[in-house]
Order: sequence, then structure tokens, then C-alpha cells
Amino acid sequence: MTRLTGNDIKDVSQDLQKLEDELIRLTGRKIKNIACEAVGMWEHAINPEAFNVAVVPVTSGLGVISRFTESVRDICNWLGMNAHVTKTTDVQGFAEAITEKADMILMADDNEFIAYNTEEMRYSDNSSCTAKGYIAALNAAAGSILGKEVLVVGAGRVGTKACQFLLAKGSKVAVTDIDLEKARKVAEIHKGTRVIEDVEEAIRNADYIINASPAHIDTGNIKEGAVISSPGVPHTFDKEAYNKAVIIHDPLVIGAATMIMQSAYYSYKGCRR
Ligand code: 2YJ
Repeated sequence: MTRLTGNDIKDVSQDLQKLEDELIRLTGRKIKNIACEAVGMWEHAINPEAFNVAVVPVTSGLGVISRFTESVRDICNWLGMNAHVTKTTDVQGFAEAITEKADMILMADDNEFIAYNTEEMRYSDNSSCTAKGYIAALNAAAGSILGKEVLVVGAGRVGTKACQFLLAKGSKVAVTDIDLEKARKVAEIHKGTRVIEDVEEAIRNADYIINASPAHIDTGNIKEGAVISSPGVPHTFDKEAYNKAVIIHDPLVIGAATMIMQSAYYSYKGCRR
């Protein structure tokens, strides 16, 4: 799984308004609208102000990423919640969050990034929610992807989840990966998924793409007018690619916002239903 770097996320907090404006332009929706649509939730179903969120820095493995917890806190606050970064880290930070009666606890190590709902004792996870969030953004930017074929590039965790959710949403799904075995395995698990062996050819023919791969996509292979919803990092599309296609990307926000709203939605606390 690709690990975020401090450089990937250094501007996330200061660029939230910029991303909001960009998403409105491309999808007609704000960050929160996309997150709510992604998890099948009516935007006003919960009162975000009722959620006290603790974000716990995790030092294990490769350690803290510069501005990671602060960015996650700022995303929560952008959604209208009351979030802070705990003073202590790791297990001690988790204990601190529980002691101060946080409604939601967010933490990430090198493999998992979760939003734990303390009332419901359930968590949402970032890989699933990144897939859901980027599908919702693609659906909105495309008008609708119901009955349309969507190419999933990359058969890792996010790509696999994307295939599952796209099929459930009524799209036709094709998957490609430089590691063909991975693509075949996804198609075996999620019946109805078509494997395309030649990655470049797959991209050349695709109108709708979920790019869940860290690999570079050549601008020359992108179809004019394609819609590319792209959680993959590093993000290497050039200016010409942006002129050719609708490209939706941010390194953290869409996936995290979806995960946060999903976790909130588990709870009846602050719910207006
Ligand atoms: O607390 C911190 O600053 C760090 N322990 C954050 C680590 C962030 N983790 C990652 O970037 C991993 N790749 C897991 C993210 C899951 C995305 N689906």
C-alpha cells in the first residue's frame, strides 16, 4: 500500500477551500456532499457539531508523517465537527481520547487508517471509504455511471473495493493491473468483473476510470473527454492530461471525509433521524 509522504499532504489544510471549489466545478458537489453520497447518507441525518473527534498520532512502524494528524483534524473541522489532535501518541493517545470521551477516534499506522466510533464500537476504514468516495465523485462528474463500464486501474486494496462497490452500484466493471494475477484474483472474487490484460489499451478505450494505482498514466493514452477519478498517489498527471480529461484527485481529503461521515453515520448520537 502506498504510504503518504509529508510532501503529498503539506498543503491539505490550506487548500481545503481550493479543493471544495474544484469539486463543485467538476462534480457540482462539496466535499461533504460527496462523502455523504458515497455512504448513502442524507447530509442532514447527523449533526456534525455533536461529534468530538480525537486524532491520535501513531509513531509505530515508519513513524508520524509531518502534518498528517493536523490535516485529518482540519478535514473533520471542515465537515463541521469538533476535532483535535491528542497530546499523547499511540496507545497512550487512544487512552487519552477515551478518557476525554471522544465520540470518534481517528488513527493510522502504515497499513490501516480508521475512524472508530466509540459509541457504536465500530470503525470505518480508509481503503473502503476511499473507493466509495472516488466512485461517488466519478458518478457525479459523469452524470451517472449506472450501466456504464468503469475501468479500475490497480487491483490493490482500494481497486478491489472499487470493483465490488461499482458492481453493486450497477456499473459494468473492467480491471487492469501491471500484475495480471492480482487483476485476475479480483475478477474471481467479484464475478462480472472483466480483466483487461493490456493496461495501456485499457486506458485508451476507457471513458470512465478509477485510478487506484501509483503507476504513471501517459497523457497520450488518455481518451479525450474521459472522466478519471484518481485516488492513486503519487499523482503524476500533467497539464495536458487535465486539458484532455476531467481528473479528480486529492491525496487525503475525499477518502478521509468519506470515512469520517461513514463512522458518524453508525451512531445515533447527534442523529436527526
Ligand atoms: O500518525 C501518523 O502521522 C502516521 N502513523 C500516519 C500513517 C499514515 N498511513 C498511511 O499513509 C498508510 N498508507 C495507511 C493509509 C491507508 C489508506 N488506505
